[in-house]
Amino acid sequence: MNALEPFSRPLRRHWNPPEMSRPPMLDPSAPANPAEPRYALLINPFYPKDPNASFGKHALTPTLALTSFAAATPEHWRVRYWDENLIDGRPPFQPMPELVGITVHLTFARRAFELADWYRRRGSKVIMGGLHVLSCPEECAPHADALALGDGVQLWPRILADVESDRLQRRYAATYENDYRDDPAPRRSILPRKSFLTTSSLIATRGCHNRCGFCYLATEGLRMPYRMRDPAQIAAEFEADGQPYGVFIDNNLGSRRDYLRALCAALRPLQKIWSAAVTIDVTDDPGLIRDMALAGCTGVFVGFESLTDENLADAHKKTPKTGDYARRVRMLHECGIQVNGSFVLGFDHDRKDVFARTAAWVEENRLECSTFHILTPYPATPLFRQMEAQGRLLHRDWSLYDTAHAVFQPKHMSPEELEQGYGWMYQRLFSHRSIWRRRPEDWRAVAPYLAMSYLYKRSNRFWHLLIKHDLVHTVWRPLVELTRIRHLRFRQRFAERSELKAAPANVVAAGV
Ligand code: B12
Ligand code: SF4
Repeated sequence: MNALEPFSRPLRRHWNPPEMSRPPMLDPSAPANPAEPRYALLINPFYPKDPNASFGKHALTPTLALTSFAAATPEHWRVRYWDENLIDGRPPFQPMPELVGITVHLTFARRAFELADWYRRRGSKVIMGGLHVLSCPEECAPHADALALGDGVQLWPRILADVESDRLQRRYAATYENDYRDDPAPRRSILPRKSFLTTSSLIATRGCHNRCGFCYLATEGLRMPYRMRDPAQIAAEFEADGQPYGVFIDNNLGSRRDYLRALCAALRPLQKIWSAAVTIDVTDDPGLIRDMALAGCTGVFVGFESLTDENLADAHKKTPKTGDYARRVRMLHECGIQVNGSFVLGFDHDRKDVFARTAAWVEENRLECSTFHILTPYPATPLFRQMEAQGRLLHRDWSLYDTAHAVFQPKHMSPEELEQGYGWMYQRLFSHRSIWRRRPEDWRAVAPYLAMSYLYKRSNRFWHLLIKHDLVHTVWRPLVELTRIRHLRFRQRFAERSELKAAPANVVAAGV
């Protein structure tokens, strides 16, 4: 592959309907309707979708930010969930909620502030929480009646009680150091089930054994020790939600191997399928990935971040050498686990050949899916402080801190070249040629892989339609069910093979 191919011709323009790039208008003349006491509206604000990537990922599974603390709401409060990314128009205001809870990330902070100002002008009280509130509280404070810094599950009931007694404070703070097993299960009953491929977003652990300098876990003031819930609790939640497929949204489900092994033992009897984010060192223990496969794991999201060891050392990521990544990917594939590789572009040792080199590696190692991110210094992280000290930040327009834009001066290329290379990566990996090259070696898995790849990666018009008309779940459910059935067959063969391997030689020879 020509190392400079990404720069040889302009990128194709992507189809991007207004609903995926702009939030709905908030009518400035809308009246302040009568407020319903003890009614809380919880909002996940709109963010613009990157048309380079699949629109599908936004309807895959819901964030747990709102459902997690909604579970701690006392019974005499009514709670409604509103996700602006499901493109159902303006958030509800008839009746006016007494309280509006908004989760804030840096990329959609501006929209969160717009919503907050709009509701407050009409008499609702607004509470803001989430990552951006923790990293930039001063910026959020003027738009909220109260800020929730840290764990919402502990804070939400306190906030509601203070609203009831008219003693709302400006700030509430909680750490993440409580016993995670005491948390209630997320309140999934408030989710619009038809709008997501699966409502089973699961979380079993918090934190990560790493603290990479670019990760939000390294945010100043955020203490998040690795905390785990009981495997039986997780299995019961998964069972209760009635979905065939679950997505673990844990930062790193593989941080504690003994825990992951116990979780797999609890999940195996469910006969369901799931995927999770893990670091590649999970393959240090071949028995563990075998257990994952037998418990229903069909895919892992792996933060490889970079194929250059120096970049990983700069980021303080404890990880095996990149030269060993290919072997480890093969180990996962042999267990029937698909690999979605996540790569960060624009590190200080990345030169212009990084795009073509990474794409070639992804194809050579047949990664079924890949996700690319432009290196982004999140406020209050070590990377942000470093870029700031070096005078390399280009601006502080947080809406562009979405990992699809270059917001800093890279070392060995221009910001425009970094963005061009990023766009090229998606164009390349979503091409017919690349999809075909990465097909699984097992012929039985090729047809489903192609179907999923085309539906996921090359169908943004279709996704838009499904999201708009609340058809995501209805259309995907049969495909997901088919995948589950295929997986159960695979699992049967895999279990027999593994048991055969584990058996003493004389038993194998006897054909038992
Ligand atoms: C699910 C998820 C998604 C989903 C849904 C996102 C959505 N907003 O709807 C999808 C796949 C679509 C997605 C997309 C992206 N995501 Co995302 N995503 C996540 C993930 C894996 C889980 C979020 C979650 O449910 N967390 C669990 C909840 C319980 O934790 P929490 O949000 O912190 O909420 C707690 C408290 O903060 C507080 N709280 C939160 N809100 C509120 C509100 C109130 C009122 C109160 C009282 C309390 C409160 O209470 C909660 C319980 O303690 C996180 C990583 C992670 N594990 O957290 C990344 C993460 C949030 N995503 C991230 C990014 C960068 C993106 C993308 C920009 C990446 C990309 N290029 O595609 C896109 C675009 C989205 C965007 N612009 O924000 C970053 C954000 C970094 C930052 N500093 O803002 C994270 C942290 C991943 C990472 N390691 O970098 N994402
Ligand atoms: S390994 Fe992943 S989740 Fe853990 S600190 Fe690094 S980037 Fe964050």
